[in-house]
Amino acid sequence: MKKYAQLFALVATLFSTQLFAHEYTADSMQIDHPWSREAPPNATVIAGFFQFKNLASKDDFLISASTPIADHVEIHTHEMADGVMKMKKIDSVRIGSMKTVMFEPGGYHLMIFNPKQSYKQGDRFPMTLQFKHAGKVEVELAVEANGHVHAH
Ligand SMILES: [Cu+2]
Repeated sequence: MKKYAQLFALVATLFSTQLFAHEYTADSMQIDHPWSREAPPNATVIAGFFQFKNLASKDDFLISASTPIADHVEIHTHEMADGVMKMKKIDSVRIGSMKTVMFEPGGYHLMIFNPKQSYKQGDRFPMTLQFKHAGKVEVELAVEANGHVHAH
């Protein structure tokens, strides 16, 4: 019984390390848990999600993103238009001083066009984020299964 408990503790530790150590900090911008959703092999777009926390005393802005694995990346939001939620390209997202901004399904997200390959759960791919003040930050997006629910 004790052996199992130890094994369980070890597995739990490995799992939580993998899950929660996925965080980047550049200047005063903290980027937590960059992730993307598993998509069908013929998907022409995939999305990128994050949690941004700006620890600076002034507002910052995410102004662009790029990745070697796709043609181009846009910043999108969701907006009501004629009673329907639609995606809309925007130029930047403000991350207020000492504020946290979520990029998540149904809200802000990166739209990654024509990925060169399909990604499965457990895969990772690189993304360069450009902030107005914090500058360039290289992160890796962790691919998670479709239907995965986040409890952050
Ligand atoms: Cu979009």
